[in-house]
Amino acid sequence: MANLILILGDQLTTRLSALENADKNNDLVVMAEVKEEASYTNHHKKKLVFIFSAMRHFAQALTGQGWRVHYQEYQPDNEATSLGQVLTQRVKEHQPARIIATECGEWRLHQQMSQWQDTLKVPVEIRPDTRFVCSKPEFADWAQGRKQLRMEFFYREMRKKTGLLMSPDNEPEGGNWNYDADNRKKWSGKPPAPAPFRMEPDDITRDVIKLVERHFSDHFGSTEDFHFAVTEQQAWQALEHFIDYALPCFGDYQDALSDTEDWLFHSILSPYLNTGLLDPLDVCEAAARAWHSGQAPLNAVEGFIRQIIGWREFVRGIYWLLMPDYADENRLGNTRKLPWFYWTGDTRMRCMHKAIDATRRNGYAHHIQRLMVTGNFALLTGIEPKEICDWYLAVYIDAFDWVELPNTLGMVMHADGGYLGSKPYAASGKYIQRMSDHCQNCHYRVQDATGDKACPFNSLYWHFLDRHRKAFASNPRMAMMYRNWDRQASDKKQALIARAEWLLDNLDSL
Ligand code: FAD
Ligand code: DLZ
Repeated sequence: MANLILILGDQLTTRLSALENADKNNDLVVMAEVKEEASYTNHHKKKLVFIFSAMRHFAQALTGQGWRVHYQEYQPDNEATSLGQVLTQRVKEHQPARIIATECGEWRLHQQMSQWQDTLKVPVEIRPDTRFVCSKPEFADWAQGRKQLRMEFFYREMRKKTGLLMSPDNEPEGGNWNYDADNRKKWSGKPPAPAPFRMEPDDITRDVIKLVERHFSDHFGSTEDFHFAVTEQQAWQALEHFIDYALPCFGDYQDALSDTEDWLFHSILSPYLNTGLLDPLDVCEAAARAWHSGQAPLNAVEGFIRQIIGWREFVRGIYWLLMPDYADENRLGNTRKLPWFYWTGDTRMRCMHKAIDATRRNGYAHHIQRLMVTGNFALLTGIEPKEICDWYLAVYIDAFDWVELPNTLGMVMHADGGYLGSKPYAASGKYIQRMSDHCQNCHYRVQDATGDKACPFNSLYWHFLDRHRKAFASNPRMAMMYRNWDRQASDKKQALIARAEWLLDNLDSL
């Protein structure tokens, strides 16, 4: 008897474990655009276009390779509105021996999938997702017995495991594991940032854009100027574009922010990595080749590879180690609602406006915008973790719970008590001024901390430190910050706290 093989919208590769040893002539691949997956969050319109179009292209490629594929296109009146319902229909029609799937990337769906065997009355085989360098059990072994997890030590293990940027005698190339100290340059327009890779929409993508405009018009963002890759081949072109034009400067300007350039020297590969169009090791090996051939310097290539086999694998390990309780963490006791301007970009804070506006237009903002601008503001103002996590899950084309949640809840909000990061990334306006040219175009004055036009980040920063003294004062990495706070005269401190409290009471008017 044949099997049903389920392929999810973020599992678009023929190397998927669910397809291993499958019988092309008999087994039936099932893919479905369903309301439940399209609506569990307010997905950015470009994310919906990207996922549906990439799914349709992948199904077409499978059919071209001789696979039997059942594909449900999204219609508002689809009888099956969830993946479970699609499978129920297929089981009725085909009476398969088994359903085979690869484990999914999200606790919500994982719970549903673990019940399918009972509800569908058919054996369900869920295979490990082999698209990661570190398996879940391997990560759990590494984490066992450690009170705090540090990415840097995990990353070194992954370097040794993959051999990436390792010398023949198993030492890190160049003598150091990490070249971050070289990667903190401000960008002043030179060298010019390359144009991002563009793929013009074909007929399939144009149809999906119409569908999203018609049926998901209330979702965040815009479909305008959609130019992402939607096939494996196109994603490889995007990778080559990055290596040729952006990788050489990736390291130098990794932490930079710009008032005029949305993409700077970032790779814009996360949507493809997270949906299976690109494999993380292929991407890292391509970057390593660029170093070996002298096309890109070590600080750039090491920094890039660290993001993928370091941070990306690390956050995924933490997610599966700590879910489902992780999602409820709120160790700083935050209660504030998300200001409405996160959805509109309608704020006079220039850096926030620029980051949110890019997010709305592109479904993309680079890491430093996410961490040090919109993230930092949420941290300083004490936004409830669930509110800000929901926002990050909705607004980015690359957002999937396994990667979004630890980044937001752990790295940005420090809501896990420092399990993921040793100190909060709290920063005043000075940091944004140092790394960007936003402040010169801002309504607020970055050099002021009090007064009506003072940069809100400044007093909010001190308020954050002051109100969380108990949590952070004994952290050696924050001792200097507290010394600076304690050194200030008491009337100055009072004025800073008063300004911050006014801001906290009036966030929506900023
Ligand atoms: P580059 O800067 O070119 O980096 C290369 C690759 O490294 C990325 O494509 C990505 O796969 C990986 N990477 C880099 N940083 C991280 C990180 N911190 N965690 C995991 N992978 C990383 N990334 C997502 O893929 N999905 C998310 O939903 C997501 N949510 C985030 C939320 C917050 C609050 C923060 C601070 C970061 C989040 N990130 C997320 C991580 C990072 O910001 C994005 O991966 C990156 O901006 C994607 O753009 P890029 O491909 O141009 O990355
Ligand atoms: C993100 C997404 C969307 C928008 N739509 C679908 C869909 O219609 N069908 C599908 O199989 N997958 C979709 N996905 C991806 C899933 O939500 C994803 O597999 C889970 O979030 C687990 O990572």
